[in-house]
Amino acid sequence: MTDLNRDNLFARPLGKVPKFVFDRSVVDIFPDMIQRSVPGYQTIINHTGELADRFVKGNSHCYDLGCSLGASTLAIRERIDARNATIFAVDNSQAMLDKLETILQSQPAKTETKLVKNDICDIEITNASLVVLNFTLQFVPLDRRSELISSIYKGLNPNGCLIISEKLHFEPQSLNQLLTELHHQFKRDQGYSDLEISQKRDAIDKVLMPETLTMHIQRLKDCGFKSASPWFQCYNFGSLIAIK
Ligand code: GEK
Repeated sequence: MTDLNRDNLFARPLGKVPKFVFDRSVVDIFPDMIQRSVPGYQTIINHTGELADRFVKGNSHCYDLGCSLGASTLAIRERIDARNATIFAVDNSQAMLDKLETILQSQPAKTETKLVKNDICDIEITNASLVVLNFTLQFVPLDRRSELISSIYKGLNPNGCLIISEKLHFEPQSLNQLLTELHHQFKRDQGYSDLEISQKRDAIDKVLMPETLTMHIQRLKDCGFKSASPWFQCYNFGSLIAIK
């Protein structure tokens, strides 16, 4: 790891902290940032590959929505490489997709992988056996989430799987406070200072909007999924699967 790849975006006092955006300044430090900020991130990525192995059918489509630098795409590809499936890696950050393109070129694979620059709310999902929303739904405006989950449900084939990984909100407030403090301790243990933690918190306020597990499961059921359950949680981060 060079200094250029280490997340120090919030290390200096910024005065008025600007809202967080996925621009070029984030791309090079992104892997370090997400690994040191999200407890359980690597476990969730590894299990995304495991779930792909179980759910991805030949000649079907997989969607990695909010793909960033393609961690989930690469985990899926590793497990499904002989199935003639197509992966659509979708993000609305051109900076992320430019870097992902160079990463994919350096790791050739049999599975066709198409990069799509678009808002995940504006794409059509078709013939899908797996759809992945790893830490992306949390950035979608609250009033667009049901429409997005419905369109994913519509585009999934029967028995297809949706993975949703998110930062979570908890009730009552005392429980939310405890899990938030444990998360902040995790970040301190990963080398972030109190200043970095508090400025990042300001930057993502109202940009990243977490919901409770109950809200996620209710929405999945309302949209028609026959089953939905968390399969992993560490503090206030977790991952759910939903099956059509
Ligand atoms: C991983 N899944 O490594 N449409 C398209 N892309 C979006 C939208 C949207 N409406 N909103 C946000 N993004 C990855 C990590 S990061 C999570 C995902 C994080 C994109 C945004 O540009 C960014 O690349 C990604 O979603 C969220 O497992 O940084 O906490």
